[in-house]
Amino acid sequence: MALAHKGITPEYVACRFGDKGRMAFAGYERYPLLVDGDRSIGDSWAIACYLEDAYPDRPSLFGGATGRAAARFINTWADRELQPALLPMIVKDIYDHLDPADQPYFRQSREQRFGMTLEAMAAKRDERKPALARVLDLLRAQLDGQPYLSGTAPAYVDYIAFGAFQLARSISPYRLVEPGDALYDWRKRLLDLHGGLGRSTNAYPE
Ligand SMILES: N[C@@H](CCC(=O)N[C@@H](CS)C(=O)NCC(=O)O)C(=O)O
Repeated sequence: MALAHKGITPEYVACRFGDKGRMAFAGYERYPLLVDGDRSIGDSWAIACYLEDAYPDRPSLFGGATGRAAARFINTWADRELQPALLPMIVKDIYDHLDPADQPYFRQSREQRFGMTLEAMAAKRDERKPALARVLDLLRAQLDGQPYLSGTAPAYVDYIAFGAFQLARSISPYRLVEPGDALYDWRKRLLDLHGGLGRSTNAYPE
């Protein structure tokens, strides 16, 4: 979404967990990785900052230095609150959609990280709903009186949150938002953006 915002159409290289050796040249072991000419940049936030600085004449992702600082706070919040509230609820669904060759690594690493089996995490989904609801409520409050988290027009803060929704939507039948919810309408707006880019991936029904 950040690349599309900047008017850049990348060549996508789909990689499995087991393909991480292909990123060794970049000295980075997580997805996503952006390669632009002889530059390689790992980590979504670093990628967003790179795009903003390398392509200053294209539409801005942050709306200036103050906006960048505020977006950084939201990015940290998403990493520390939104993702941890959401991921345990859908981690078994991620596993179910992986290439079988990646499943043993994913199971081992995620069960170690969360301290329980994937099945136990799936069984606790309903228990975790209130914590996720509190987090989603913060996003909902931000949409009071404005169509986008970034205000009147979409920008990087929207893409931070949209990424979490998009992950969930692409691998889990679990519905995070229902029609009638401001977050549902916001997600629809994000799915319509950039020529419907968000709809170009496989996903469960909205
Ligand atoms: N803060 C980073 C997080 C990157 C990240 O953790 N990516 C995961 C995606 S599942 C990954 O590549 N994990 C590799 C692994 O677990 O081996 C970002 O937003 O880019």
